[in-house]
Amino acid sequence: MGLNAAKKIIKNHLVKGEMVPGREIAIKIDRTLTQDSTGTMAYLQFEALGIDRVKTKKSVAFIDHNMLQSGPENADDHLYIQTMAKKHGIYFSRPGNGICHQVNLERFGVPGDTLLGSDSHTPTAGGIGMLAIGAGGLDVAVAMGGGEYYLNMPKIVKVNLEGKLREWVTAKDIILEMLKRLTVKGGIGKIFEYVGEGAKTLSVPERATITNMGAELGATTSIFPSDDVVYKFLKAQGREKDFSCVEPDEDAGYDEEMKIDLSSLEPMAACPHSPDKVAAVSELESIKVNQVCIGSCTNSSYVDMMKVANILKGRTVDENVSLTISPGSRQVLNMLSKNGALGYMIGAGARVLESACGPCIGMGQSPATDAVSLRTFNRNFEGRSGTKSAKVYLVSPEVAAVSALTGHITDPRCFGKPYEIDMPKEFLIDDNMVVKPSENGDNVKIMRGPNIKPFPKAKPLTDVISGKVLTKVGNNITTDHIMPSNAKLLPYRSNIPYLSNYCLTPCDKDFPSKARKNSGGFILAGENYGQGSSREHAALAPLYLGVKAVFAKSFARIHRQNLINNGIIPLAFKKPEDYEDIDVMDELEMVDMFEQIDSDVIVVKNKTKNKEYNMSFNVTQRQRNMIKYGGLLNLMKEQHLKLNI
Ligand code: MIC
Ligand code: SF4
Repeated sequence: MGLNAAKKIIKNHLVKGEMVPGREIAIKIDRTLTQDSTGTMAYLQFEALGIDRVKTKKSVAFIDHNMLQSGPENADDHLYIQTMAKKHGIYFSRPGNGICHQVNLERFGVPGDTLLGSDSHTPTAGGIGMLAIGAGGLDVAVAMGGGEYYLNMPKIVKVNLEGKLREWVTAKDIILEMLKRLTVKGGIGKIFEYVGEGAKTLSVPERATITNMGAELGATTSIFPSDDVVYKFLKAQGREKDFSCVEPDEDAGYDEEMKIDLSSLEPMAACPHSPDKVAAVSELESIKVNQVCIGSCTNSSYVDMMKVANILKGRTVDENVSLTISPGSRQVLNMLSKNGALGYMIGAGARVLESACGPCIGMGQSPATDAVSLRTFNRNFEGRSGTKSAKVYLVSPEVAAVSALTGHITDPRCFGKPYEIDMPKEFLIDDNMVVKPSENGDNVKIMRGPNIKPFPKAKPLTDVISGKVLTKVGNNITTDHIMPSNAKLLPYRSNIPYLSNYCLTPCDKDFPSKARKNSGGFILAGENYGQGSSREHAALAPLYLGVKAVFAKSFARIHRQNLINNGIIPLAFKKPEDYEDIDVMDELEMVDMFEQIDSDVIVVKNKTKNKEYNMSFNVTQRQRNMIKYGGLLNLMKEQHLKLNI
């Protein structure tokens, strides 16, 4: 049987293990990406590794998240990252150059290569046939230092796209259909490979919208084969030299298969407060809209923006709607300014924001109390917009733009003929906002602002672990719940002591004080704990507060690894009903841990209820070692790597 595209790339990069689903493999990482909100921590960890220069083909540091500068903190972090990049051989994409995933597609991504990024939407690059994976900052730091990346070999799922999208139906609707069918945990342990006649009809930005939101399925990554469409895109970016063809063999085998008939889809929306609460736009038309935000790494390409501009041209945004538009990159923004499309947006009353994440990560533009906000983004978790009572719907740029004009959620099919926008034959290319690293970093001084605090270090395993259950939370708790991000908190991404005051507070406002009072303890959670962002802060803040283990029905991939990397034990209930039995402030204990840590089942005693539970600890030997030695850095130290810790 032949190989699919994902397996071809994995095979080319395989350093350890066999490509058997579920087994641990290690792959070589060609390229890395960081952004600023996870980057400061990743670079602090890189410094701890004591490696002079990055060992990848290319590593890029982007500034796109923490762009509001209402005090010195964010600007200080930018400076730290910029000087770190200069010194250690990393390219630096300056603030204003655009959202990391969009700029990566345009200027850096290379089909057939591997990319590890400290952001969960790194798989966007699967749109040009990269094997692109999101990870915690520490894993990315290790990859920058030349270390391989460990993961369990995912199942490869063939998604056969048949037919062609109808008018006004978009790539966003394809991925919303996937979310509707599979839910936010349907992709765990999987790579989705999109093939078929329908896939060939999709442009690179359309493909990237789909691979981007594969993160919302919980997938390891998503990929489209690199074909003629990718070649044309790279050629238009002046990068045809970076092209290589990565297509599945004719007789390629897959672990699972599914199909979507593109011609059967209609415009859809993800309703509050989860990307998998999908409904047809036509059923939501009575809902009045207060805010519309167009942009984010999901839908901010040149073509998306041109469609929006044409819908808005010569019209006025409804008087009760605030419309914001953030073009995904400076390339996009500059092209819109040169061809006049920016004028259509401004003329209609749009509030044009800089090329950055902006409202997607709550960096400004929080909606009014109880407001309905329509966004072309990828996440609509409760409170992420900065307004807890706001109701956020995720839609395509077309639905967003039309609804901004009508003032209520509107099926764009009533709008007449859609605007056909061709992919440019040549994009406007100017890399003057990418700073090259110095040839020799010796003389580069690292600028470290006062807000940059050392990160907490895990401690080696002890034979007895005991403590109280500090909080009990439900299913699908996101990293936005565990470590909220908004305009007020993002400036403290390099200050864990400060951030820890807000840890888990959206679920339990007393969590930090309970943790402090009890000198740490445990977290009890339902299914898919830690879904969403790759932010390591969702492990570092609990570590700082003394959390020793998390007991959950199941975990999301990146967060589980972040816990292990930081020496916190993630344990899954063997019998999910045991979750019901445990209450907050129950006293739990694990004994003989030096022995138990090597077993797949760990026994947890509930001293308050006088009961015992079997918890599954189904991890690799390497992960066990991380827990034994107190996290990845300590494990590496143990393995005699030169470290500055
Ligand atoms: C997000 O979309 O939640 C973020 C902000 O991009 C995160 C990274 C972070 O928390 O800094 C992500 O997706 O990994
Ligand atoms: Fe930025 Fe939003 Fe994309 Fe995260 S999801 S990288 S915050 S635009």
